[in-house]
Amino acid sequence: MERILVIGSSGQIGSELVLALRKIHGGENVFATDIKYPPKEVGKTGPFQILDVLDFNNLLHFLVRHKITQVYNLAAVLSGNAEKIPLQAWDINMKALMNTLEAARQSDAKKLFWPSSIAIFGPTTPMEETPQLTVMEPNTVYGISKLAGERWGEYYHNRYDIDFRSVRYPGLISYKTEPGGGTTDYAVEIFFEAIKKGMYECFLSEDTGLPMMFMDDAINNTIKLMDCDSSKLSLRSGYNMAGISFTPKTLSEAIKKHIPDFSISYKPDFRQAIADSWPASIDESVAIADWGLHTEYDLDRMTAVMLEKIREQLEEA
Ligand code: AKB
Repeated sequence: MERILVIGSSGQIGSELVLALRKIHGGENVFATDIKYPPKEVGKTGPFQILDVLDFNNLLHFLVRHKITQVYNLAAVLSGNAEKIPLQAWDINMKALMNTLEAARQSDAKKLFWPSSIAIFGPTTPMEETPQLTVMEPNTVYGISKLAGERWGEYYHNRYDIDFRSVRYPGLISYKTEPGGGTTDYAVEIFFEAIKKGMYECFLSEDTGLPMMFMDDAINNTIKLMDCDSSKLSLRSGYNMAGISFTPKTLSEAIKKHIPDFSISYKPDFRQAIADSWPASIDESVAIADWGLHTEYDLDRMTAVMLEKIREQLEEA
């Protein structure tokens, strides 16, 4: 029986991942932790505790006391926010990972999921159908920390036999908990603004293509990777994960099919340079071959679900 710790359970990915894991493993076996309180559903369906992953002794103590076997560490400062506080973001992102790797080594929590990102690629990377293994020269703090993190994960796997697994998430789109401080956040904000105001001012230019994924697909595939037989995994860095590639303009056109009067304007800010350094589309063939990566949502399906669920949510509030 698995005993699972989710670090960062109040965030965009964590709040949905905890609920999905609890359905599979039972509420009492999935421990949610964060430095801030979680959405109601996370608090109601199983244990939650305030835990700072930067405090190594507390983390190790938690793993041992609760006999944890698997950890999902989702704590991170995202790309946009990281550029505002470069040294602090580097410290937080790296320490959060290194503490988890080291705590895994010193306990029975040998299986570890840690999210990498398309941010590991940089301006010298081929921008279309970016291969799994290619030039990686990220020029953002967040990207540098993700690339270093992949290297450390693989190192701990090779040297200490830690069962490290990771995917390079594209921008993630969800209606339950909003992301905070990322470059791909526009693709979530746009839905809320479309419903509330019928208009959106985008901080990226209209033709900025980026890979994105609906949260249900991201969660299902994350769990699929973690459940996969270890012998099938040909790599222990991060697997490319493509999702759907679109620009702000194509997304606005998909929204207009539901809200014909919706209007979008463009005022690129500092995040434009970050987006310009990332791929527009990704080759995910290695993940498909190794562990069966599979997505269900295309742009139109995702748009319809986002608009429907956000409307329901706003009506209930
Ligand atoms: C961000 O925009 O920083 C993240 C990411 C692509 O990792 N969503």
